[in-house]
Amino acid sequence: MTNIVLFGPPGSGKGTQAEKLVEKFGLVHCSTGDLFRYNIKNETALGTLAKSYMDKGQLVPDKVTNDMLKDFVTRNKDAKGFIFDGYPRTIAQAETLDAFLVQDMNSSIQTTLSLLVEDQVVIHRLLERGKSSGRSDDANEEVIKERLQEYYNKTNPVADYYKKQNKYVEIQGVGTIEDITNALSTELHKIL
Ligand code: B4P
Repeated sequence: MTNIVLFGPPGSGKGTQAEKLVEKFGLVHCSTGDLFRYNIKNETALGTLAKSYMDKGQLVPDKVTNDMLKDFVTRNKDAKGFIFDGYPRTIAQAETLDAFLVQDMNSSIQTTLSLLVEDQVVIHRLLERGKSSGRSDDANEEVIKERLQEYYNKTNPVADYYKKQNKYVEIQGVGTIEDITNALSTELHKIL
């Protein structure tokens, strides 16, 4: 199995790039944000709980997120590998993912590809998307700033977690979508 973490602040293009890469490399896209939005749309109990955090720009609690993630991976256990998009977002999630992959999937994370984009650019992108997406977490600057705050407090330390394992590569996340896909693909070719 080849497992990649796509990392970066909200709006850095993780979801956009993951879609391109799964098509190109035949991996399964695992987006916790998409899984939460699917549950919200279908009005499940998990969706109601997730919405109460996402609407405020906060992270959904680790236990809920980890259980959902494990369920998704287990259901796709015959996959060639996964692109994890928006997960792990805390050190506890990163530790859970490592342990789960080793113990249950006889596998591991090969690399973390981190998209570098400044705050002002992601705020602009998310406000633009908010005009048409209907996503409550893109709707106003206050919520977007709270998402960035959560990122710096809880998610950014995950970069050091993977740096210590020599599994962390930075990619410039500003430019055309195609150029960024090409830069990510160059890194993926090194490990595939
Ligand atoms: P997510 O759904 O993961 O999404 P995201 O952080 O908003 O964005 P992403 O980086 O994927 O950006 P995108 O490609 O869409 O998270 C939403 C919420 O779910 C979180 O705040 C949290 O509450 C919850 N959640 C999810 N995972 C969780 C976890 N593990 N633990 C706890 N809570 C969790 O791009 C954004 C915009 O930029 C788009 O409009 C796109 O078109 C545009 N764009 C992309 N690339 C561009 C480029 N190169 N140039 C110009 N525009 C670009």
